[in-house]
Amino acid sequence: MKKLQTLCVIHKHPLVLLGMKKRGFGVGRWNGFGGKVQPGETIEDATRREVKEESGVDVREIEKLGIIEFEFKGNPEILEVHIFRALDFYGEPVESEEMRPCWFAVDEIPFAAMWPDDIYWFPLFFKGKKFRGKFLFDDAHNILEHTIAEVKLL
Ligand code: 6U4
Repeated sequence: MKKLQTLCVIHKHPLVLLGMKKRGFGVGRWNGFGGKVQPGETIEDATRREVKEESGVDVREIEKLGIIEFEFKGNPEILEVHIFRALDFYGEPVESEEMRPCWFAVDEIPFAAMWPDDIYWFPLFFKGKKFRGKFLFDDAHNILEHTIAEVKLL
């Protein structure tokens, strides 16, 4: 079974906006903003909605740069995460119940406090390259297997 999720990183070079996840899946980690796609919603609409809910800002133009499938050993559910870049936004980032937003320089990304896959695809993301990948995690969120590759089309 596949579960669709969105993830949006606001990239205003040389800074990126990340959020500290305060609850739920990925709690305690810095991440982009995103979540589940609701029934009847496009992936792009879900992306904009989640960014607004979690960071307080509006993003209009978003570009899909990646699709990654995440699997946890022993769990049949596959998370299919669609990863977007927003180069601009409107409004001011504000802390929500779910996320505490903070700006980071692109060369000071806190990978040690992020999902362990992020260090594999953020370099492609920063170059504006499109990519696809798969990661298999164990219960402690260690990477057991992975593939990541640049693609021409998503
Ligand atoms: P709700 O709906 O609030 O109960 P919650 O448990 O907070 O859900 P969810 O499912 O809304 O989380 O969103 C999870 C977010 O984490 C999505 O934006 C996708 C992202 N994500 C999931 N696995 C990831 C991974 N391995 N690496 C990464 N982001 C990941 O960088």
